Amino acid sequence: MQRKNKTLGEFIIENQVEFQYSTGELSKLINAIRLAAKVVNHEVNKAGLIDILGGVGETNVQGESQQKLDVLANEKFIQTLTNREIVCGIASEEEEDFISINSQDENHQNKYVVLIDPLDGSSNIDVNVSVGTIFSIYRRITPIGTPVTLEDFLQPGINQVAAGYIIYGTSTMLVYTTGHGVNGFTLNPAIGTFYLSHPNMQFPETGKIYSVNEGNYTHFPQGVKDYIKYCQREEGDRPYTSRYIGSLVSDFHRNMIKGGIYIYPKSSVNSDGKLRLLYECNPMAFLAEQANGKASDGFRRILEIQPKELHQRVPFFCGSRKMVDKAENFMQGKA
Ligand code: AHM
Ligand code: MG
Repeated sequence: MQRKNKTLGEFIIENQVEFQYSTGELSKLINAIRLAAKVVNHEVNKAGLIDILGGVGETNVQGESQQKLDVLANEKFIQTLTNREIVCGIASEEEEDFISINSQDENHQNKYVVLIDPLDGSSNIDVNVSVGTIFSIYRRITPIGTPVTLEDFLQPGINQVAAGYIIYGTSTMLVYTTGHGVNGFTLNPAIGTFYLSHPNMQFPETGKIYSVNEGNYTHFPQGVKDYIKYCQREEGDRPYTSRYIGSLVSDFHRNMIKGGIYIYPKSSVNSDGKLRLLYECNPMAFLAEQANGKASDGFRRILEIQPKELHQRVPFFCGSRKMVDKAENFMQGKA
C-alpha cells in the first residue's frame, strides 16, 4: 500500500534502495528528467501569454516545420542532461544526429544514453491542446569511457532500462517505468513538486475507445479499414467511441486509463506510417507492456524490431491487449 502524498523524489530514492547493486546513476538521470520536465512545463504553460508561438522558419530532420516551443523544449532537455553530466549520449527527434557527451574524457563513466521527443504533438500548441515529452533510456553497448556510437542508440526496445512521458495537460503529469510497472505523478504547480497520484497504472484488458486519424481512411490498408468498420458496427459492446487528439501522449494516456486502442498505420502515402520507432513507439510500447497493454506494428511486437536508423518510422497499434489482438487479426486477414 502506497503512502499518500509521496513525492517523485521520495519514490525515486525508495526504488533505488530496492535494487541492491544500483549505483544511483539511473535515479540521478530520472531526477534530471524531472527537473527538465518542470522547466518545459513552465514554458508550455506561458505559451499563450507571450509571443513565442509560431514556426521559427526552420524545418526539422523529418522535413516538418518546427515551432518555437519544440526548439526550446529540445534545448532545455539537452542542456539539463548535459550539464548534469549524467548520460554519455543523447538522440532527439529534433536533431539529425546523436550527441556524444564528454566523448574525449576517458574518465567519463556514464553508461546511459537517452532518446527524446522533446515536444510531441506540437501542432496542438497554438490551439491550447495537450502536448507531451517522451523519453527512453538504454544502457550503452560500447565500452564505457569511449565515445558513444550509433549502435548504442539502435537497440531494440526490449533493451530499454526506463521510459516515460510528461503530459502537459489540464494537470502536468510524469508517467514512467523502469520495468517494474508504471507509475504516474502529478505536478503541484504551486510548489513545483510531483506527487504519486497514479500508482501501478494498468490498461484495462479491453476498452471502448479507438483513436485513429480517420481523415486518412482512404489511404489505409484494408485491415485497418475493416477494423474501423468493426469498431463502428452495432454489435455486442460496439459501436466504440472515436477519440483522437492528434497528440500521441494524450491519446495514449486517456486510453491507458479508460481502455482503448491507438492506431497510426502505414498508408498509401506513408509507407511506414508517421511515428518514429526510437522516440515515440518504443517508449510507449515499453510503458504499454508494463501496464498490461500491448504494442505492435500490426504483425510484430514493437519492442523486438531491430532499428536500422535513428529516425526510422513504423506503423503503430497500441493499447488494451484484446483490442490490439483484434486489430492484428484484421491486419493479418484472420478476422
Ligand atoms: P510530431 O512528433 O511531429 O508532433 O508528430 C507526432 C504526432 C503524434 O503525437 C500524433 O499522434 C500524430 O503525430 C498525429 O498525426 P496526424 O496529424 O497525422 O494524425
Ligand atoms: Mg513526435
